[in-house]
This record gives sequence, structure tokens and C-alpha cells, in this order.
Amino acid sequence: MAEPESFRGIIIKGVGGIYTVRFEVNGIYKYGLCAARGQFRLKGIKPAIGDKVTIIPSGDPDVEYVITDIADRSSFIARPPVANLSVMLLTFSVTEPAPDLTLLDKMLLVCSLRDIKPVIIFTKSDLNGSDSERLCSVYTKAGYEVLVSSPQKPITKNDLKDIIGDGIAAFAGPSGVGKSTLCNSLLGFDLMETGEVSAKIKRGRHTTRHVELHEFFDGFICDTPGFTSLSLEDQGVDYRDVLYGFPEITAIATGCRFDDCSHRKEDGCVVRNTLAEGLLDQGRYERYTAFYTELYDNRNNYRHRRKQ
Ligand SMILES: Nc1nc2c(ncn2[C@@H]2O[C@H](COP(=O)(O)OP(=O)(O)OP(=O)(O)O)[C@@H](O)[C@H]2O)c(=O)[nH]1
Ligand SMILES: [Mg+2]
Ligand SMILES: [Zn+2]
Repeated sequence: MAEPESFRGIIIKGVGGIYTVRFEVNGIYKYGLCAARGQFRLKGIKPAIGDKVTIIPSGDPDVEYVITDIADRSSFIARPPVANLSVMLLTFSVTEPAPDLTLLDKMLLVCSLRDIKPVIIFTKSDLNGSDSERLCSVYTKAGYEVLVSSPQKPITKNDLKDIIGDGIAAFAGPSGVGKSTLCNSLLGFDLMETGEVSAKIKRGRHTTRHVELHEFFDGFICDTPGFTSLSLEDQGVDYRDVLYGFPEITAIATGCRFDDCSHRKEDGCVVRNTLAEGLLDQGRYERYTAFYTELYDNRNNYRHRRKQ
């Protein structure tokens, strides 16, 4: 029997176990509804938005294809639930709600460990210009790419074109910071042609519930639901990895007297000297030590429990 015709594509949407896959036939994009083979469920694998998949015709006129293979993921984090993310647009408002910098720094750390490029977007700079400048300066000095957005000067497609390239980018951050507002305004040009713009704006005023990839130049962007907390322990972060989320501390730590200096209380610690001289942001340092201490203590609790 001849092998069935197969296509390789990407999952851009999933509703109730039916996935929309974009695939290419003779240089033209096609979109097909797909079911997943039962074998994935048996193996405990759930297809996710962003997954690169192989599909074959199913013979069912309603759901025309079946997903037969899911390629290994370059990254996957539960929040946002998108596979193969290459860029996280970490969106935080400078006020209303006040920025949760602990959450931001945790997400920067997780991005670094998962090889996802972080880009920080501070929104609502119209409501507090001085805080916006201060935050922008702290994170730029730490070595991150930072964009600032307001209704008067929103982020444009060109600001993100090269950053995203042919990758997948997701807006991620707390609820109410303006992720949907930004995502919709970036997609607005395309939507206006199809007359969907008013529907999109309406949805932007409501809490986002579902995730869908939208074509953006050669890549994709997606909006995601807001979230308020992230556990570094659940993300499998080790206390020895915390510095990966603090490149500005890593850069000066090479001068410390002890190779395994934790930069909390050791003698000859260049990091603490730099802090005392006012050349390191106090908040960033405090969050570094808080993450380190929490993960270090949890590790000890875990060992203790295991011994009993
Ligand atoms: N003043 C001001 N308001 C903004 C800005 N960006 C968004 N908003 C408003 O903030 C509110 C929340 O915006 P959304 O885009 O729905 O926020 P979200 O991050 O998508 O929220 P969730 O979907 O719940 O995660 C809306 O009323 C927006 O109009 C901004 O730059 N300045
Ligand atoms: Mg939203
Ligand atoms: Zn040190």
C-alpha cells in the first residue's frame, strides 16, 4: 500500500482537542483542522500551540487531517502554554497595576534557562513618566532590551520585526497591563482589511482566555492570559542557576575572593562592594538574594524530608 500523503506544519490554534495547523503546499499556505492520534494521549503528550507537527489526511470531511508526529520542542513552559517560543515579550505596566518586579525577574531567569529571548515592555508610561524612565534605566543597565509604550507612542510593528524574525513571540505578564491592547494594535493593519478590527478591540477590553498564533512578518505573535505568580521551584530552577537571570551581577562576580561566593555575606565579595558604592540596583540585588535563599533553603528541606 502506498504511504499516505503527509505535510509538515505548525499548530496555530487549538479548541476542544481540534487543532488548526498551517502547512505549505507548493509555496502556498493552507490551514487544516486536525485531530491528534490517540497514541499521544497514551504517552501523556498534549499537542500545544507552536508545536511543529506532521499531518496526514484523515478521510473525515469535518476534521480533514490527523496529527501523526510532534517534533521535539525547543522550549515549553506552562505559562504561557506555547511550544517553541523564541521570544517572550515580558509586559508590565509602570502603574495600574504596579509592576511586580519579583515576577519580572523570575521570568527573566526562566527565559535565560530555556533559551528564550526576553524583551521587556513597560506599558502605561503615560500614567507615570518618571517611574517608566527609572525602570527602563534599571533593566537597560542590567543588559536587557527594553521598550516603553503608551497610547501616545505605542510600540510599532517595526520595533518588533527584527526581534521576532521567523520565530514565535508571546506577550506574557500580569492581568490588566495591556498585552491584548498591544497585540491587537500590532495586528490591526491586517485586521482592518478583513473588517474584524472592532471585534478585536472589544475583546481587548476583556480578560484574555485563549491563545492563538497570529502571523507577523515571517514569524508569529500571540496574546496570552495574564498570571500573577510563578514558582521557580516548579520550573525546576536550581539555586546555582539564579545568576543566569542577573547578567549585571554575573559580570562583576568574577572579582569575588571565593569562586563559589553566593554574594550574600562572604568576605571579599565584589558584588556587595559594588552595591555599597551605589553602582548596582538595590532591588535587583535583593531579588537575587531572595531567589537564591529560597531555592537554597528548599533544597535543604527536600534533603531533610528524604532522610526521614
Ligand atoms: N493609560 C493606559 N492604559 C492602557 C495602556 N495599555 C492598555 N491600557 C488599558 O489597560 C486596560 C487593560 O488592558 P488589556 O490589554 O486588556 O490588558 P491585558 O494585559 O490583556 O489583561 P489580561 O487579558 O487580563 O491579561 C484596558 O482598559 C486598556 O485600555 C497604556 O499604555 N496606557
Ligand atoms: Mg488580555
Ligand atoms: Zn560575591
